[in-house]
Amino acid sequence: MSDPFRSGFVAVMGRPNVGKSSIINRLVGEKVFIVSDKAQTTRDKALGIMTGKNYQVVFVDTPGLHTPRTRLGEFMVEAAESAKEGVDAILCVVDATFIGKGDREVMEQLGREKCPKILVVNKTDLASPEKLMPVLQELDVSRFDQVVSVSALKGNNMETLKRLIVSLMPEGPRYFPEDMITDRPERVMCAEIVREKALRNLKDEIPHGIGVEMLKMEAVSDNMYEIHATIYCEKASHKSVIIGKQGAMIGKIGRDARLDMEKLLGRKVNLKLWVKVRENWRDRKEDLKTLGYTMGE
Ligand SMILES: Nc1nc2c(ncn2[C@@H]2O[C@H](COP(=O)(O)OP(=O)(O)OP(=O)(O)O)[C@@H](O)[C@H]2O)c(=O)[nH]1
Ligand SMILES: [Mg+2]
Repeated sequence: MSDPFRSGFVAVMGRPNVGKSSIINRLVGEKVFIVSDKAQTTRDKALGIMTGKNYQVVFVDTPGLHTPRTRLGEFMVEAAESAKEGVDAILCVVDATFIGKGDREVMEQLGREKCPKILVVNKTDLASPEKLMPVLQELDVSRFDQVVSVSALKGNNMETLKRLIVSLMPEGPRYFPEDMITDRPERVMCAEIVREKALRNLKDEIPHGIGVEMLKMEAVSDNMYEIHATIYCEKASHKSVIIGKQGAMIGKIGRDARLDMEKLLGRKVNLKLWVKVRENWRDRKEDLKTLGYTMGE
């Protein structure tokens, strides 16, 4: 008898910046989601799909759980909370270098869920076993079915995590075509790429106030896309930093983004970016809607 086909949905949750999106990218084997060292990189939930011969695991990436200070923050936390509804398993991710009060609260909250739960201790490449052991011994992991330490960056122990997740999945169908790695349309992925490059190139408070609106994405020939997008920021002073001296910063963001888009789309890209100020857009319903941050109304 051959092994049964296993499939299911797995919510990946935790505090901001612990490595949730990095873990999914590693498991799927492709860069599905944007990643940066700024907290609150992920703003909406989305699917990352890992398919093998005998399994398909559909990961739900989520924004980091935090106390919201803006309407966008409220949307993000709501999106994250709603991700655990009806899933077959939950990964609760913590950062090995720092497990704080917020992480303990998330662990307690997710610990109450009925489905199988794995506590994933990520970034072990940054914490020696001598440092990690006492931290783990102090944690209340009694409500978790398994605890797995990994490094999404280096790939350490990711194969063990993958096998464990697959073993927890019920028998089931292949929900998505085997070559599909996400439910995000290419247009949204391209907007996310621009946001990632802005997050990575900018410092301080500016990244949190950035939003990207796609204006145009058109195949102008067999090997060329024309893509136009606007980067929104919250203050005139931020706009000048994003543009940079003689356009150096926006040029760098555009170049970095174009390379990733060309990889994603398999065609040349002519990318044009604009920068606009929209004060307090993160608290304005209409602006949030324009940028795609709305729950089913
Ligand atoms: N050293 C190290 N860095 C990691 C590891 N995993 C992720 N990172 C880094 O941690 C930062 C945050 O990673 P993300 O994957 O964006 O984290 P996230 O939990 O999705 O963050 P939000 O979307 O903001 O909630 C990035 O700079 C990653 O490169 C790891 O295993 N080791
Ligand atoms: Mg993320």
